[in-house]
Amino acid sequence: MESQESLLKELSNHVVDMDEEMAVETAQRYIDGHFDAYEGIDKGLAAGMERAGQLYEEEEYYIPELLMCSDAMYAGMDILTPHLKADASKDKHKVVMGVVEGDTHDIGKNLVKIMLETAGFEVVDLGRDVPPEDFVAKALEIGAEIIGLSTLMTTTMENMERVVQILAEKGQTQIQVMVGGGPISSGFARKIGAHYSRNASRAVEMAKSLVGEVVPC
Ligand code: B12
Repeated sequence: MESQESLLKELSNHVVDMDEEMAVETAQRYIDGHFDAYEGIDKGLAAGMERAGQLYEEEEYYIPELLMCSDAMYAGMDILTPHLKADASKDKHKVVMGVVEGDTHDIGKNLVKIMLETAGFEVVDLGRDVPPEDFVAKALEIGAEIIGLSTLMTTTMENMERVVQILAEKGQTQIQVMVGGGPISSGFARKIGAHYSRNASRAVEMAKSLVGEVVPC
């Protein structure tokens, strides 16, 4: 039988190789092998997408390649996602999530959303290019405990700070703000009064600690 490790490597490689068909086939073999779907997304498909992003930085890949990589990633996710063991607890903690105004990069946000949902959070996804006021309005409307903000561009980082400011103006300081994306650092998060996580799995740990759930070491 194939090992989980070799299948994870294959999943990652199919994303980098822009091979949608093989991503689907390998994802199916991964499920047939009864391996954990969450790890398949996190350590297989998402890891491949991160490598693809690096190749873009190194000017080996250009935008069309990147889009084909994300097609392969999403095709694999279509197979794995139905097998995620969603936490079935009734009183779910609510998160409002989206990409800030001016930015349309949403691959990372979509990954974080799926991981949070699998961990038992109810996530309301506002999509991309979302005005700061909309995050706050939706969070107040549904009683969210967390607002998750994503951006991949330096030019739009200030819209994250704007969300924190609007919350403060409304006296809603109990709503926690989580930020992430390429240009974001823990220093930036601290400066604006938010919490930072580097990737989707850490985002889950962070969200759990913010709502007071114990995170295993
Ligand atoms: C794919 C990509 C695109 C795709 C986006 C497709 C899509 N639907 O998302 C396309 C081709 C459309 C695109 C367009 C553009 N892009 Co682009 N793009 C990228 C690229 C190569 C990869 C991004 C990616 O998807 N990575 C993979 C995912 C899985 O990683 P991630 O997003 O970082 O997410 C992880 C973590 O950051 C974290 N995370 C993410 N969000 C959140 C949120 C929370 C709350 C938490 C806790 C964690 C978290 O968890 C995720 C999973 O582990 C990056 C370069 C790079 N290496 O990042 C450039 C990059 C982001 N793009 C860039 C630019 C400039 C653009 C364009 C303006 C280009 C143009 N001239 O038109 C446009 C944007 C237009 C706009 N206004 O939005 C620049 C930004 C420069 C800057 N510093 O501001 C980059 C850095 C490339 C570069 N070096 O120039 N792009």
